[in-house]
Amino acid sequence: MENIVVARPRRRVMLITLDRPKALNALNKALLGELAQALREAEAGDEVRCVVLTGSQRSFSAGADIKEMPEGGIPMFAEAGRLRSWKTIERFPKPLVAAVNGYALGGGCELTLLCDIVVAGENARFGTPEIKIAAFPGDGGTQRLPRAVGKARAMMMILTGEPIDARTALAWGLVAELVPTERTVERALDIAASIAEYSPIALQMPKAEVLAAFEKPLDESLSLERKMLLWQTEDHDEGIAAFVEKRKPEYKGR
Ligand code: CO8
Repeated sequence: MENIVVARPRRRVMLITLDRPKALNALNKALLGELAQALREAEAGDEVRCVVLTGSQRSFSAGADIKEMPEGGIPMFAEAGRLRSWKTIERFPKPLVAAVNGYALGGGCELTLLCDIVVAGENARFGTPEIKIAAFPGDGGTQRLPRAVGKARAMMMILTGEPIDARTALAWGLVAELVPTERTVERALDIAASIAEYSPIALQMPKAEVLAAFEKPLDESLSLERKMLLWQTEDHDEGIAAFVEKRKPEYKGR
């Protein structure tokens, strides 16, 4: 992997660091492909129960690689391999925590919208500047941003292209927690490590249900929630037994 670094700093936690510093972690096709590949590896088996995604202190990601654009113009964004990579990130079933410092622009901002929990450093800047190059947030941003911050704020961001600072992103609900810039990754890893102690199957159910709230009509997502109530798991039995016996549960993901 040339554009990302994969590490396992905590039990059952994978840390993926975007690593194209010269391009402020712009998401070229190669980087997106490597990110998707790392997530496929994290998805398989029970070795990894939570993933943290980060960039550098200066830039989480400055978005799609503008220098790749002249090759194919806007249709390049619909290239099958690129869309497959985004789909893999979108459908990653395990919890995904973002540790965002510096720029999260364009596709970088859209990437944070696919993360389940976003921890941001005080220097973080979120924005959709695509309009400045006569494009638009076409990697899910036109749909996910208004669902995340509401129509008025999304329109402000998308039509002006002006970024918002970390405090505003916290107030608007793009970010769950704001921390000093040098603490962002550690805090995200702490959150991931505590999540990774829980039952992997129990984590995937509410993740799917919460996402359904943004993707499906209410009656459909409520029936999905009810269907999941019928899903008896060994982990749930273990959780109850451990509570009664006053011990730490040992979850198997079954
Ligand atoms: N792609 C490629 N290279 C980039 C990108 C990028 N998105 N952003 C920065 N870089 C490069 C710069 O070109 C520069 O390289 P070099 O040193 O070789 O000149 C290096 O990173 C450092 O950048 P700057 O010198 O510009 O650093 P500054 O601190 O002065 O500025 C900014 C940082 C504000 C982030 C500035 O670089 C910038 O505005 N970047 C572009 C951000 C942007 O527009 N992102 C959105 C891209 S489009 C997108 O994400 C979604 C497209 C989906 C479209 C769907 C169809 C319509």
